[in-house]
Amino acid sequence: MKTVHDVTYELLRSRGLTTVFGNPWSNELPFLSNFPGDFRYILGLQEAVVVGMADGYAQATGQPALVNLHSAAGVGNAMGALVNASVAHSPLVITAGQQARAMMTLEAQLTNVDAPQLPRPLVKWSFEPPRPQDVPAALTRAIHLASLPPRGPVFVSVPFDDWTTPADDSSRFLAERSVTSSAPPAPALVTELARRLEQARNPVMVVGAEVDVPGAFEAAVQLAERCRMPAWIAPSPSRCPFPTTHRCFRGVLPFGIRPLAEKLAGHDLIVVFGAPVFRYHQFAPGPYLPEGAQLVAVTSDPAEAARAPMGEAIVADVALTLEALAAAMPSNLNSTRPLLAPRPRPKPALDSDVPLSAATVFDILDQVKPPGAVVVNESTANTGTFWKRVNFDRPRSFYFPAAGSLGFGVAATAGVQLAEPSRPVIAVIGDGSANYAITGLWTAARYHPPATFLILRNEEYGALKWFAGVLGVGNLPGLELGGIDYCALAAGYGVHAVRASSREELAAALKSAVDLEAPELIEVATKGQALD
Ligand SMILES: Cc1ncc(C[n+]2csc(CCOP(=O)(O)OP(=O)(O)O)c2C)c(N)n1
Ligand SMILES: [Mg+2]
Repeated sequence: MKTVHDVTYELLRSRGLTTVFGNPWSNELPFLSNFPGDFRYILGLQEAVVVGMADGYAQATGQPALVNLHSAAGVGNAMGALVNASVAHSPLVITAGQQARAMMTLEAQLTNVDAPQLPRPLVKWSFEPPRPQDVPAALTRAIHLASLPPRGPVFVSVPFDDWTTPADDSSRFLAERSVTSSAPPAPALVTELARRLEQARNPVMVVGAEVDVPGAFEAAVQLAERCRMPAWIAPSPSRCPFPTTHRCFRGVLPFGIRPLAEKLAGHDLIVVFGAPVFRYHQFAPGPYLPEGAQLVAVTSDPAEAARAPMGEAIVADVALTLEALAAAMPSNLNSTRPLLAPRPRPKPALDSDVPLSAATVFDILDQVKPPGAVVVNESTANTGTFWKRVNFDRPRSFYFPAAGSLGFGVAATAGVQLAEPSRPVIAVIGDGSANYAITGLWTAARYHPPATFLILRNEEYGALKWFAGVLGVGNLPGLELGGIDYCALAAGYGVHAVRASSREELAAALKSAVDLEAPELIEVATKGQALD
């Protein structure tokens, strides 16, 4: 007779969910017992690291990732990382161990009281099965729901005595199930949007994270080329959905309402693909659209479509829509619109005084990183400088915490590198940010993803100083760091570390770290202010 444990591992195997990111205690041990040899367990030493790693892994593979947390305490610790995963539409299947059913009512130690309520509203679906025999069906549903658009994290709480319960015979159907979603846009919508793109005087394209997958990425380029229209990345980007080296690329849109509309002034048609409209941050009220502009957004997320404060929206598969639109554009359109000139490049940062400026660090990174390298960025004061100086030309090359919740950097880097063993992964992390998930270095040392962790040590929460200027507030406590030795921390967790001060030292350290078949941390002292 098969148990719930047997059937669950069979169905996880059939879905390719053989990597478990976790941190256990007694409630979780019965799930982990007799852990099969073809599964791997990636231990994170704190749950923010566990979920951050799984988030990076899921985004980089494009597949659901399995997480196992400890009851309420583990879910609580993971919550900040879960905010990122939720905004990133990361398909995380999060499980948490629950007390034995017989002791939940009396609220024994480690009972997760109202477990499904705890991770809401950050998950698409949250559930505790009413019977032990329902666990495999609940997990199957969770896996399918996480993967269906709009993708996102789901949560299942499992009482620990469920695992040894005999499974229902009917659960044998679960592993064979497939649930697919393909929502192409209605042909009439494509024809109409293609006509509007053709007739527009000056159209512009805005792309978001959903476009940063093979297929959609290339189709977006094709559409921009066919229409000879500039392409911007939607504000607060967590991914790089357009090649920054392409002549149509213009940059990242500002994250205030008024500045964004001002940036798009002069365009009569704004087409947005795979982004919310828009993920603003700075409160800078003003008109949502420039004078005379119309906006059409295409997204797979009905909630994103519904909550946009302006424009039209089409809910459909973004890649299929981009492909259909590119194919529908007349080939003679090129002759009627001027060829775009590539965006101007910033002057190389030539300063060599120490500490280096962020601009110099990013120039060196851009020169040294090999083709196909992936960058995980969590250097918050310098994002504008970063986007001007660091370039990407292929999908799944850039990750940033999608909700801005710090702790993503160290953790997601380990997850991305585990998912992409053949691509060099380089993390660019602020000295403040590094501390939110510093124990991720231990996981990197333990499982050996050969990632490079570049810590920008400016000894401050630089972004907060910058934002204080934006808000016009001063005399603030709590913005100065300092006295933290990142090389010593790395050594403590078992990661080899070096300190680089000059341009030459940094370039050499980056080159050798990227070549190394093991994780390495580089600490570089940087100026508090970016050069440009
Ligand atoms: C979980 C969480 N807590 C606090 C913040 C607020 N926050 C935003 S940027 C920032 C500063 C990060 O400093 P650092 O990593 O040193 O980068 P720098 O700004 O100096 O480049 C902080 C604390 C946050 N984004 N997420
Ligand atoms: Mg800092």
